[in-house]
Amino acid sequence: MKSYLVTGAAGFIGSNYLKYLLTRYDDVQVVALDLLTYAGYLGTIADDIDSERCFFVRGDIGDRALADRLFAEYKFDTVVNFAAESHVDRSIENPQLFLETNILGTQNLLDAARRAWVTGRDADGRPTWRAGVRFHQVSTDEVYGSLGEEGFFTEQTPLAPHSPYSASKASADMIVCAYRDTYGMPVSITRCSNNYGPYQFPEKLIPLVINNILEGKKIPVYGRGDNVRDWLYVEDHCKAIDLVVTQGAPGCIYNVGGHNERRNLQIVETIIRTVRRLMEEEPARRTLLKRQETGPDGLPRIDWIDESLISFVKDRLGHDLRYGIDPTKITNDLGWRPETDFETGIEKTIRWNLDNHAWVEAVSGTDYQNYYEKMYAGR
Ligand code: NAD
Ligand code: TDX
Repeated sequence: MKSYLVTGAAGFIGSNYLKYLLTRYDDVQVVALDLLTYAGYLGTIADDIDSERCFFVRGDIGDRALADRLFAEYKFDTVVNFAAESHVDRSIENPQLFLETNILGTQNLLDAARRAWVTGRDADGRPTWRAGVRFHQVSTDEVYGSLGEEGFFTEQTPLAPHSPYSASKASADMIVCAYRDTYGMPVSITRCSNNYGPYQFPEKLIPLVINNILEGKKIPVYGRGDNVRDWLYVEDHCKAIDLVVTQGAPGCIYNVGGHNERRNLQIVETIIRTVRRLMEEEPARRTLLKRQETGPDGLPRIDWIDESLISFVKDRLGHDLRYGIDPTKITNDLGWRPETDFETGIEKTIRWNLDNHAWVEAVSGTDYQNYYEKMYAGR
């Protein structure tokens, strides 16, 4: 039985990974550690928690006593660290929280792992490690900064983050590498492009657009919508992490992405078109719309779901122009390839958001409404 600590497991990617892990392997035991900040929702993983294979602990990755207690009690051999403050816009408003969680929280977990996993010293004084242990850090392509019109990020691209969020993630990566280089700790890092799929918090572009259409609100597009992101369906990311954790060499770093680059405006237009088509094909879905004026056919109208909803707003400060991943290394070394193309993935994601509107409503309560008003007011 392998014993995993999965942090941030009640968030978007962490919850998808937890479900993937429990479905894929019978012989794993998992502690899901999550502080349940605004971005974590226990309901997302409630059905996955049981008394045998998956235990939930509410707590902070920066809490030393808690981390030591969990390592002692569950004898983890694998840590997968998803826990983070993850939203770039929020990092511009409150950088300190990002540094505390993303850098110091990661360092605290690394130290707890070191205390639990070091078995002694070799003749040269170097730490010796329990066999088969691994600390995996979930990182982002944003650590590389921004690309121009051409080229892709490889693992050799120098780190050049711009936002407080990406600077905190780059710092965490460097600390992880420092533990590898100084103590010989068996670590790995994946740097992934933008994820999308089920259970993504509605502050992020794709669920925000879907939700705003249902709410009958304008869709805020930063600048002219020319920025490019490289989109990856979340399940493909989970599979890549699993491969790296179980088969990647200790110390390795892998970029994860699938050449699905799109301009933001393209994304928004695709979502508008798809939501409208799904409402045409399945009129019962129109009950989700806040705007309920009926048309001549007696059904709620949907002719307003078009590009007129788009509102070009003030740009994000320091907005990175383009991200694009070169996934050659993970494909060659581990045989990973994305399985979901963007057209399939975006329709699945939109359907998921429509089918699970109760989940969206549960996570976007008053706190989110207040955040939205503040973040977008006067933009
Ligand atoms: P998310 O914001 O949806 O989830 C983060 C989770 O971490 C939440 O459940 C939150 O409650 C928890 N958390 C926050 N602070 C904590 C703390 N101090 N202690 C314990 N738990 C805490 O984020 P996400 O989109 O799922 O991202 C997960 C990881 O993947 C992050 O490290 C992020 O940097 C990275 N990443 C995200 C993307 C993306 O597109 N979303 C892409 C590449 C990498
Ligand atoms: O209202 C919006 N309007 C808009 O134009 C929002 C929320 C975003 N955008 C733009 C900004 C970005 O160019 O859309 C693009 C995507 O924005 P986000 O969904 O906020 O993602 P991004 O900033 O690219 O970062 C995401 O991918 C990398 C995750 O939030 C990070 O955690 C991850 O590391």
